[in-house]
Order: sequence, then C-alpha cells, then structure tokens
Amino acid sequence: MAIERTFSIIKPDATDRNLTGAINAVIEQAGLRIVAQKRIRMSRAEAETFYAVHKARPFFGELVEMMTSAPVVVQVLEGENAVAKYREIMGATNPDSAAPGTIRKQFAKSIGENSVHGSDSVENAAIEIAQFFSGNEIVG
Ligand code: DAT
Ligand code: MG
Repeated sequence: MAIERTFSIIKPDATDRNLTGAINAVIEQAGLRIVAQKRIRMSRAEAETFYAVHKARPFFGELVEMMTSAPVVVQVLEGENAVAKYREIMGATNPDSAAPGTIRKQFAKSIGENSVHGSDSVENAAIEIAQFFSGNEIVG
C-alpha cells in the first residue's frame, strides 16, 4: 500500500449549503488527512483549464458556469491509496447510482451538482494539485 496524495474540490452546491464540515468529517473518518485546504472563487479560466479534458462534452459550458458560481474549497488529501479511497467514498458521478453512505449519495443534488471532485489517477492528482497549490502550502 502506498501513501498517496489526491486533489479534492468541495463544489459550489456544497459550499452553498454549508456542507464543508460535514464532507470533511466523511473524509477524515475514512482515514484521509487534509494536508492542504483553501476556500477560493474559481475563475472562468481556471475552471476551463481544470476541466479541459471535458471541453468537447455537451455539458462543458454548464460545468464551467457551475464551478464559478460560488466559492469552492480546494484540498490535498493524503493517505494509503488516497486516489482510489477518495473515489470510493465520493461515490459514483451520478448520485442516483452512488453507493449508500458515500458523499455524493448523502449530499449531491444531481449529476451536475455532485458536491465533490476527486482525482482519477496519481498522475492527474499531481497535475491538479500543482494547478492550485504551491509546495509550501501543503503540510503533511
Ligand atoms: P467525476 O467527477 O466523477 O470524475 P467526470 O470526470 O466524468 O466525473 O465529469 C466531471 C464532472 O462533469 C462531473 O463531476 C459532473 C459533470 N458531468 C459529468 N457528466 C455530466 C452529465 N452527463 N451532465 C452534466 N454534468 C456532467
Ligand atoms: Mg473526473
């Protein structure tokens, strides 16, 4: 088992409903450590860069609108198999398909407003972390 870091975003639908602490409790109860965290308003350019892989998808415009509509909390999570573990506790992209007890099952409003982002690979985690954090902001 490897100690990994993954990148997390608590999305606008969740910050809007004051769910940062409730989501952080699920993260910490799963054994992941929050080693960096800040609340920011994402710019349109930042959202477009972050989700560039989805730019040809029909929902891209609405995704960028949503991510810039209210503050987000960006985080670095650390722990054993952090990338897969966070994906597991987040639940499926569509909350209707998410397993009971997962963050998205408990809190997401819809497939578009699904409360959290988590990196899908160790490689992408490093790229995403570097977009939002400098090394000295991460305190493991
Ligand atoms: P995930 O966030 O589970 O990694 P993804 O990378 O496939 O999912 O998509 C990124 C985000 O885009 C997702 O969290 C919400 C939005 N999204 C995905 N599919 C969508 C759809 N069919 N309609 C609206 N928004 C969608
Ligand atoms: Mg994804």
